[in-house]
Amino acid sequence: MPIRLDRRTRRDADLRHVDMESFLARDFPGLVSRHGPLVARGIASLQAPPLSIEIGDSSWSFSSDGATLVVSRGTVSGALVVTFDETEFSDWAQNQRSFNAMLTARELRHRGGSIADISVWDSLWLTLLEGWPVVDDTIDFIDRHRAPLDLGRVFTPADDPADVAHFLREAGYLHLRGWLDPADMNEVSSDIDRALPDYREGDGRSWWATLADGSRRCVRLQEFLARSPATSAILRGERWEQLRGVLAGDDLLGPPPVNGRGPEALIKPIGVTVGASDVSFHRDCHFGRHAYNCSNMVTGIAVTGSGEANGQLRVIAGSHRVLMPVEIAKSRPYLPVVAVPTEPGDVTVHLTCTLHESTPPLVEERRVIYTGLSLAPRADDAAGAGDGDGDGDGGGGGGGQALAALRERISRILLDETSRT
Ligand SMILES: O=C(O)CCC(=O)C(=O)O
Ligand SMILES: [Fe+2]
Repeated sequence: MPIRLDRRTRRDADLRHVDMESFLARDFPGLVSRHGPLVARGIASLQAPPLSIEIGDSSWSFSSDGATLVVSRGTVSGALVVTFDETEFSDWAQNQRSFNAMLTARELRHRGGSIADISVWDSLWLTLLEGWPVVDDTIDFIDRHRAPLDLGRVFTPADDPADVAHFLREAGYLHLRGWLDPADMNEVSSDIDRALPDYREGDGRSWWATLADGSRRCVRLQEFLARSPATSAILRGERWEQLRGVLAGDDLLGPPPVNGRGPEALIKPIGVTVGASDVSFHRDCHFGRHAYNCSNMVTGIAVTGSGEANGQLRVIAGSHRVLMPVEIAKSRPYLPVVAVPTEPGDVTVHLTCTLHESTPPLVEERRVIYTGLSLAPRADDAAGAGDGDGDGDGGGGGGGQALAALRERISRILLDETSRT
């Protein structure tokens, strides 16, 4: 069975206020019968403590009975305890916001557990809601003919489109070469230089970082398309259209985004000390709304080359299929970590559900353009809902007002944050 990109199970139209009692009465029994054993397996494998949730004067605890997930009243000893208000719980119970998002926004109230425990429970909760397993001992990587997949494979336009589409779905990422003209990258880079004076700190469409010498540098230029004729020519070109068709495979993609924050130009200077330039392992959907939007694709156009010397993208193969918690990915990943070193004009693709990071440049600056390809809206999706801006951070688009507001707060915090959050 080919793996489908479309993992959407929830719609904005179904959002309602959910309190714990109604969640436990209406939703929990069905979720536990479908996904409880998967959660219990994850608890055992990752040695997760129980999770206690406090809301007002009430509290509940979630733990494993060895076979499935069970809930009891009150807090239990040794638990990770999270305190929610009513709205926070409602958002969390409907995959609108994750622990990760609240933690990054400095809004998560917790005690009794480690940051790793919080990350593990973020994944376990999504396992409960969506059936996405945290561990899977049977996962393998095979090609269309059931031979082992070469995880370092680079695909060109001469490759069979079915193999390209299959690799993306199987491994969660792609490395493409020969699709774009490397000579065009100089022009894209010049467009970045020409666009830079249009961006100011605090303008709401750029990210900035402090370098070792104390200077501030623009590291992310959003709304870049209007300022880059070279990027515009690439994204409107026949080759890009061909690539969209190949990547789509049997899934239906939406039209390219015409507005929103993407495409974004990312500049990766050497020696960033403060600010979000190089990002440690994350999923672009890990702040929430996975079940409303995923999986979309994020394409990175290598303007400069990338590698160990000037920083590169690293992905965790299969992490769109196995919900490895972010903190575990950083410390003891249990799936293959694959570096994707690029030449100018190469394209990388990752799914919004695939764990990825960028390593900091050591000797040379790196530049890359990120733009997204989204699934076609579902028939009854509200107009503007979904993750339509298609930028590298899997941004909010329409829909998910709670998450959109939170993203704004997070981006302000990231401005002051020590690099590699
Ligand atoms: O720097 C990169 O290549 C990745 C950036 C990224 O993952 C993001 O902005 O979400
Ligand atoms: Fe990302």
